[in-house]
Amino acid sequence: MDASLLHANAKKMVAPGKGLLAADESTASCEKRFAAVGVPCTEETRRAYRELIVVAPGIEEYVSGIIFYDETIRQSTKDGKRFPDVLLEKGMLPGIKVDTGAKDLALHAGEKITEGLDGLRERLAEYKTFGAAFAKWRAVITIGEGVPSEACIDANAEAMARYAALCQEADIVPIVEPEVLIDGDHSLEQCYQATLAIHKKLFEKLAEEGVHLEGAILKSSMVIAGTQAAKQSSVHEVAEATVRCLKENAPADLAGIVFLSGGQGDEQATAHLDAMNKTGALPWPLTFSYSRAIQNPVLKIWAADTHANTEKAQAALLFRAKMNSLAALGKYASEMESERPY
Ligand code: 5MM
Repeated sequence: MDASLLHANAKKMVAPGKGLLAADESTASCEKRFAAVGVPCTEETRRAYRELIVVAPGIEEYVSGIIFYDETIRQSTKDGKRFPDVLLEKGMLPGIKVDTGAKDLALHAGEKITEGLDGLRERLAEYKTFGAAFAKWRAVITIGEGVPSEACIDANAEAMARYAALCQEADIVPIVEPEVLIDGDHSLEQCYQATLAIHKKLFEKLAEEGVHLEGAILKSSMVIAGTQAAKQSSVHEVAEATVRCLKENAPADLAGIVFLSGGQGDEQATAHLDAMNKTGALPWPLTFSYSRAIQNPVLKIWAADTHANTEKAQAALLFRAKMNSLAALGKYASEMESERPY
């Protein structure tokens, strides 16, 4: 393990004013997203859409790295340049989602366990040859009657820690992503407790596995009431509760914390990140690793005319990336949205 390389890459991923773009939708997720905007989902349409993102001029100003899916990291621009090479030339880092998805947790109805440890050492070695500098593994935690269970928390934390150790052995920065789902009618306090529980167990397991935190990134969901909750959370409540929750368990030597958007509105996700970064000095950089909250307008514009709308879609991508970059610095204001090009 080259600790200094891991540290340097992790630092680069969360450099001031920069964040990550999650473009690691599996083919099944792509099918759903493309169907929603009326675009056929083929290997070529997925490639063309991802090319638009990867080559967007100026994206490197706001985005330090892009997370790819197995198919995507192997794809190239129409001129034949591999996507990871395009990023590397622009000074960005290619990343790769390496889990193989969340499956039903046996004997625990409604709960999931993320799989993908089998053959992971070999897969990481191959991804390294494509230039992967970091990887991502997402665990799914549901809030409900009697859940998350201890078994679910324990099994997912254990898998994430084993994945993180394998990544570091391969000199790949691990992003550990326990996503507490926003779906449901749970309160902000219930989300706080579930997030606290998975983070606590995760950091215990990472320590047990000997994972070097200066070369690792936590990708967290925000502490927020469920979408069906009678009382919705304010921006201030989300920022305050999320930062408080992170301070409880996330060690100061962790390289950084990035957030998923998890189904929040595009501007809402930006406002939450900004409010967190306005709460004062924090032990770690807090930035974005959004998929939907950045890509929603991009996909919609591109889908309206996949031949003619590339530049318009890229302008939307740059705008959302810039807003989130400002939020990562605590310098965003909702009035800035009036300048959006879509
Ligand atoms: C892109 O979505 C990722 C999961 O994809 P699959 O379900 O297709 O495997 C997901 O891990 C994503 O990277 C993060 O959750 C962030 O996405 P959002 O849309 O929540 O910001």
